[in-house]
Amino acid sequence: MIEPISDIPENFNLDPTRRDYSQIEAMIPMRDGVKLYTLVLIHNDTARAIANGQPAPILLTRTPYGVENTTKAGGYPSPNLAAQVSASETELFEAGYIRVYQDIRGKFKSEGVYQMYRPPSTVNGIGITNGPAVDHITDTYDSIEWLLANVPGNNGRVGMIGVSYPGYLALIPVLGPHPALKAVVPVNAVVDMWMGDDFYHNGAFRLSELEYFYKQSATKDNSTRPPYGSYDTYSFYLEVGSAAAAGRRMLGAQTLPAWERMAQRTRYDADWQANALDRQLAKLDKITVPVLNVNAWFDAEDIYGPTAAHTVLKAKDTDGIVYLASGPWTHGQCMREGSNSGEIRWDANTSLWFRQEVLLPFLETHLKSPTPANLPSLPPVTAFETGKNRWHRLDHWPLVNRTAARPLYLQAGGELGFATPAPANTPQPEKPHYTSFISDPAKPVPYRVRPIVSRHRDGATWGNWLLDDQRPFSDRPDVLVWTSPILTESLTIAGEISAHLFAATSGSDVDWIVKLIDVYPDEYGRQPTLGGYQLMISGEVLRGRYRLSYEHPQPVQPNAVLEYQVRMPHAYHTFLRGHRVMVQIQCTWFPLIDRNPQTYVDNIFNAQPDDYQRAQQRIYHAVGAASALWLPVV
Ligand code: PG9
Repeated sequence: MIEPISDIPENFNLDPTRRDYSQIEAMIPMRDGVKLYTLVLIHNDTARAIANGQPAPILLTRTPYGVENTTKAGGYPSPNLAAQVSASETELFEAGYIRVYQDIRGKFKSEGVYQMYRPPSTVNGIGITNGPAVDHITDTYDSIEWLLANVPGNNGRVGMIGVSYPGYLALIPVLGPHPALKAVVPVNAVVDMWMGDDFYHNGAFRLSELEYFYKQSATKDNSTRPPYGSYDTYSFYLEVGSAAAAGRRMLGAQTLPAWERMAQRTRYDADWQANALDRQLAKLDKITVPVLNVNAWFDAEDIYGPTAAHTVLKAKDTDGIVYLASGPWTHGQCMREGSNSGEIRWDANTSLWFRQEVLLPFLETHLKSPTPANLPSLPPVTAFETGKNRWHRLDHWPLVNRTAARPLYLQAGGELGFATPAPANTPQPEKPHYTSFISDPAKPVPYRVRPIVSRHRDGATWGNWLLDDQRPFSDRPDVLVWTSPILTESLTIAGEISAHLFAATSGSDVDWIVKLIDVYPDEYGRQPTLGGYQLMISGEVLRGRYRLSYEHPQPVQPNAVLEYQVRMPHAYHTFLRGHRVMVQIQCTWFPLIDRNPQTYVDNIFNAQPDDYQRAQQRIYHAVGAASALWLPVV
């Protein structure tokens, strides 16, 4: 039987002559021979400028999420670049940048071995770009070398930009930069995945990250999605029990090395510390590459990294080339539409303003040659004040250091105020010294209103959850609530927030979750649906076993009144007159974080069903045991 000639051509592609851009696809060889898939896109307008003697800068993005997923945001094929990429990408093409996107080692179309969050090589050491080992520092160095030699019309200056993991990949080369690397823009970068980015927050494991491991490391092209078998992930995680049990249910007889590493490294060990980018950056003598570090006040994924990195970057900024921008955004939202986040409106497209007034001037200043005229000079810090909804150009951040913070005391009867507790010798009406509740791991407090769907499900609103109304939780008996009187004048905070709790538990381990909340007036004419809204301004968890040491966990002494310091995310927020300040405290935040069994076990990942015990929790508000939130009041 002779087969007919196939009706499907060998190679069928869009007619390149119809494109308004040109592209180069290359497998760039790294020094160890591994080749990385790299896509270069040059808009025809930029090509014409190059042809007229104006070479163009390169702007590189290295990604673990697929070049194809980064450059096809529009979804539908088109000969026009602007119809395929996102609006923020189009702005970069229109500004004349040669855009380069690269799959990192071991992912999508690149060769090599993938290791999630591959740390800088200890063999090479910090700042060394020509050592015997390979890592993201050397891969970036080799890629830049190749691009300079093979991308026509480039001006010899390279920038890097990326959001989240790609933000980590844009920041890490600062440890050993290629001389042509003249600007990096880490947006919502992952910096320390134990302290507060993605995987752990102050030692409490982010159970919902199991689905990230599944998607990111089960296949090379991220083509899988976590098979929960339950629309409401709250049900799935409660039914399976511990994190390890959830992994076994999700993965079956298989395993994922990255997940296994996570299960074994629950305390802040040397590897976690070595992986923390702020700690790596602290080893440099000084920062030699201009950095625009971008932070988002409502970042559900990497709310710790940018401000942690800024502290170190600024300390090493002997040449005044480090900048911070903080906006009212969710994760990566500065590169999308920014007029509102969740239900909250910002009275302007804050993302577009940032890209036009901060991002582009930063890139133009450091990547264009000669530097374009009339560029605005960037202040060291550009920050959006939520509440009053206005931008500020500042010379430092935080505006108010932790040492100057003011204690907002939790008081008896659910009251909240700056008045210091009466001295011990002052006669006062008998007031209870603590407020208590029962924390039951069998009925954990949901971190958002159920059903809590997978963040990878189409239409999921995972990114907005920090802006959810907190009212549904304030009525629960296992959520303690303190509320200030209605403010007669506004209250502005600008810096890091921390909770200093005096607390006791009948168990031998405990998680404390603290939320600082802005309570809207019962009637809010500007946006009636926000009447009585409880907007979380800062929220965080501390796993009690790390009370004294993140590296060496220890059981909590049952029923002892102990001090807990809960480091909470930074904020720049004004509680307007007519609003109230609220604090909520609880011991479960499910299934955002795994349940603390409330009895001490060596590794909570492996807690057994019988380990999970109810516990009576007490928050003290008495002289000598005055729990408070320390606020950076302006
Ligand atoms: N912050 C995202 C992430 C990184 C690592 C683990 C889990 C999530 C990201 O968007 O890269």
